[in-house]
This record gives sequence, structure tokens and C-alpha cells, in this order.
Amino acid sequence: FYTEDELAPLFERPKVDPSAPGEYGKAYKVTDNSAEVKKLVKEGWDKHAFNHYVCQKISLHRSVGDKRDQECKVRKWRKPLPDTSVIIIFHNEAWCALLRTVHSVLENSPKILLKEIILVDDASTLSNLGKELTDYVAKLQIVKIIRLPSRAGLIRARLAGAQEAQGSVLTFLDSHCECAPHWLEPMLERIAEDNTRVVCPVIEVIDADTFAMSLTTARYTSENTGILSWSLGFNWAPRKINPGQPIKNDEALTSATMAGGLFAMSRKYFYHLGSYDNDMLVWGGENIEMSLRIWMCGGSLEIHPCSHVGHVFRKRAPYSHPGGSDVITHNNKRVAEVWLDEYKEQYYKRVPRARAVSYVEAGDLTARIKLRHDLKCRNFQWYITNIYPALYATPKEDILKGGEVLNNITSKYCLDSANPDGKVGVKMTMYVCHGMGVNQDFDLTRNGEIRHSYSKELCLQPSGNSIVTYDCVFPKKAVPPEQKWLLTQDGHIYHPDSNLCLTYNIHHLSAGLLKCVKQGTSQIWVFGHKDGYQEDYQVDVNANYTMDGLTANYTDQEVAYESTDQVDVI
Ligand code: UD2
Ligand code: MN
Repeated sequence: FYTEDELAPLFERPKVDPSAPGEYGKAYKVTDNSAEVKKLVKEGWDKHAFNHYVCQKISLHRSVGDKRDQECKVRKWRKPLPDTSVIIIFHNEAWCALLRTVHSVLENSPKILLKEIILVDDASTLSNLGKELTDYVAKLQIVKIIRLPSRAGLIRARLAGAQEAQGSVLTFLDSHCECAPHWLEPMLERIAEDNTRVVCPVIEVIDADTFAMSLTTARYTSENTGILSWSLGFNWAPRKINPGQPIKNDEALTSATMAGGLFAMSRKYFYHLGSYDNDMLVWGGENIEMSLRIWMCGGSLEIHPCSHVGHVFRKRAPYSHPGGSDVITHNNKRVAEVWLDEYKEQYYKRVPRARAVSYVEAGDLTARIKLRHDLKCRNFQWYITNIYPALYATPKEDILKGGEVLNNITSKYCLDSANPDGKVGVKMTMYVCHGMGVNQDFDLTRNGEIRHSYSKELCLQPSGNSIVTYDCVFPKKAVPPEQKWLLTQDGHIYHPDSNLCLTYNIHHLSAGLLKCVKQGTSQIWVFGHKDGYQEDYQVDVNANYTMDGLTANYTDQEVAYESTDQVDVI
């Protein structure tokens, strides 16, 4: 085993006053309310999509503390571990974020294991990222910069960094990270034992406003795993823990997908497995592509609860996206076409815009299809069965109606789930029908569920007078009464359990439940409406069906919400 001395970093962290801003990962709150500071704060947010004023207040050498579980702290790391090149790509990153990332790597990685840090500048235009940065890192001995002549996007930028790397392991980081003590050794040990393992640290949240970084415990980590949705987005979900097999706090755990920015992988295996898809542009999709490729082609993907790295999560990208949102669709379409087999239909159903070739093209896929063939990768059905069995797709014949849920044919308003993270408990809203699927794609199943599975498999059920997203229970268990809906012949969406009907609340642009009224147009829906890019996903089933022997139960009364806002059913 390595001794503590052998694992000393190249640079010791300089002594920082423990009460200095942000020390030990503490939050820094701006107390100066002067107009001048307010202006600086606002400018910082506009430019970087995080609180740049706060970022600058905090030492580039701050400590984030060591809150690892005891099991991790006492762990010794077996000799020999491979060395690594840390690759940090950036486009117009703030100096404070970028350099804190660099220093945190230098001060928390063993000198003998850190071959080099490679900064890849993806054509930044901020003036201090030019010569000033070159001069600054020249003093840091093992830090190199690669300058890309034009904007390449994060995928190609990482490829450029990997090409220069000399270490036997490639460790990728975003340019706004902070490594916790001994973040590297656990990942390198897993790879030393088996170089087909790709290992991610636990990603801690660095608050974009206060730069607080909390370190979570292994328990939390073990309960979180990476998943994917049919729209090919990444998400976190609780891990199923087998009570008979308790999880050890220092044990690496598999994950179906990775977030994308932070991982370590044997350099040899990275190239063996086809590095990245060089035809993916700017941002997005590469993490799912790589996750599927790892699992389907013989490797494994893990999160190590002893390795912690913070990342600033931002609500928007601070940089331009050449090509707009179609770029992500282009990338995802490549993933669907190469890796999803017949399940690509599930993706196209949710993102119809991707299917229509004239809108978004995938480009030439020959090389990636050949790669999959040459590596003798397993099929997507194998991935579902073995790696992510919870990925459920309602069989087509069980979808009675699918697509938009339009409130009476003339309203132009559709049921909408503005819920990009696939959260539970999010209220349904109404929005102009856009025909693009995504937030407005719902399925009415033969079981009576209304499923929305854009970013996560969710079922609609009432909460008070509102309709919210909830975890689907089927197919694990029978559909509970609260998740059962009935589409009547005249277009009411009836909820037998509450004896109420889905109603468009025009004043709140929301959808709720009210007593069913026969003539109320705010209660008449077109389920499976199609427009614009929306393609036909109707199955030949008559909507006039009864469920569990129930039929809709009307009253002729006019009803109103119980709140002070009187909404008549019109
Ligand atoms: C997440 C990942 C990110 C990547 C992305 C999907 C984490 C914590 N982050 O997004 O690594 O997998 O999902 O593609 O898992 N950059 C460039 N050139 C560009 C655009 C971005 O170099 O054209 C850099 C950027 O400066 C940053 C990195 O790429 O260092 C990732 O970009 P981000 O931080 O905006 O992405 P994020 O964290 O939202
Ligand atoms: Mn990032």
C-alpha cells in the first residue's frame, strides 16, 4: 500500500485563514448592498451564469474540507496505481473558476499519480484567458494549454486533449470544479484492477450563488444513480438497495449512465472503445452515447463514493450555442440511430422534430455503426434487461392515445409539463400547442394511466385540485385508482377515483380537476392531437372504452374552483 507521504501532492495548499470567504466549502453571502456591488454582481451573473463576484472573493486555494465517510478515510490504496492526465476543457470560463479547478487538482492529487493537467481552450475570447493564462500556468510545471483555432465544442475539445495526453488514465473535468482530498486514488484503483471500468466521482453541488460546496455521505451516493430517459436526457434516480446486501460505504457502485463531465478512464480503453463520436457538436448527448457504449460493448460504469468533486451547476449556459438547440437533437439522433435499435422509436415519439429528416439530420453514421459491429456490442434490449430494467416503454398496442392533449379544438392550448428534470409533484400547466412533443407528449394507456415520459417516466394524478406528476407504479404493481383516467366518447378526461374531470383553468393557464359538466368546453379534450412536426402515433383503438366497468359520470351543475378565483366551466 502507498504511505501517506508517497501520496503527497506536487503543491501543498498554502495556508488560508479559516475564516476567509468560502473556506471549508462555506457559503459566501454578499452583504455589501451598495449600488456598485449590485452592479458587479449582476454583470457577473450575466456573463458567467453564476455569481462571479462571489467566485472572485474566494481563495483559489480554498479547502472544501474532508467529509468523506470513515471507511474512505482509513482506506489504503494498493500499489501500483496508474498515473493520469487530467483534461480540463473550457470556453470563456471565468478565471476564478478555472484556476480554482486547476489548483484543486494540483493540491489534492498525489504528485506521483498526476502526470499532467491539460487545459484545452475551445477558442475563448475573454482577454485574460490568452497570454495572462499562458504565463500563469507556466509556473505550475505540469500544466499545459492546447489552444483550438476555432470553436470545436466540448466533445471535440476533449478529443484534442486526449490526443496530447501521456498518462495511462484520462481524467476529465469541467472547468468549474473543485476536487476534495484523495479524489483520485479510489478511481485509479478501480481502473488498475480492471481497465474496462470507467469511474466517476461523486459530483457535489457547488452553489452557483454562494459557492457553498457540501460534501455528501456515501449513504446518499449509494442511493443515487445515473439514468436516462427516452428523450435521451440524463437524470439522477434513487438506487434500489437490496436489504439483504447492504452497501459498504467505500464500495464503487455501478451506474447506468454518467453525467458526462467528470470521469476517469484508461487511455488505452478510451481508444479501444472508440473515444467519442467526433461528429457530435458543441454540447450534449456524448455522455449517454459513452454510457451506452461502455455497457453494451463490454465495460462497466461506476461511481466511487470515496471520490468527491464539486461542480458549479448553472441554470443556463453562459456561452453561445452555434447551431442552437438543433445541435443537441443532432447529437441525440446519432445516439438513437446507432445504439437504440428498434427502441429509437421511443426517442422519435418524444422528439418528433428529430425524426423529420428535413429538420434535423444525424449526418453520416457509418463509422459509428461499424464501431458497434467491430466491438461486437450487445443490443439495447440487453442494456435494458441487465443494466436499467426500470426503463419502461409502454408497448405500442397498449397506448390508446398518444401525443398532445389539446383543450377543445379551438383553444390551441395543450396540457404541458414544464418539468425538464422529471421531478415528482410538478403541477401541469397549459401552453400553446407547439407540436414538438417534449413537454406536451402524453400517453393514455390501456390501464388508464396518463403517462408523460419525456425526461422521466411519470404518471399524472391529482393533488388537491391540481394535477401533478407522480412516479408510475405500473408495471411493478397494478395501477392505483388515483392514477386511473377515462377518456369518454365526447372528450371528457374523467378521474373515477375523485369523480371529477380534467379542466382547463384559463385564468391560471393550468389544468385541474372539477366536477364534470356535460357541456363544458374547458373539459373537452382532444387526446392525441397532432400538428406541426407531431407525427401520427394513433393506434386504431376506439376511444370509447370503459375501464373497470366505469363510465363517466356527469352532472349538469356549473362548478367553480374553491379558491377565490372563480373559474366557470365554459
Ligand atoms: C453536463 C456535463 C458536461 C457535458 C454536458 C453534456 C457534468 C458535471 N457536466 O453539462 O461535462 O457532459 O453535460 O454535453 O457532468 N465547453 C467547451 N466548448 C463548448 C461548450 C462547453 O469547451 O462549446 C466546456 C465548458 O467550458 C465546460 C464543459 O465544456 O468546461 C462542459 O460544459 P458545461 O459546464 O456548460 O456543461 P454542463 O455542466 O451543463
Ligand atoms: Mn459544467
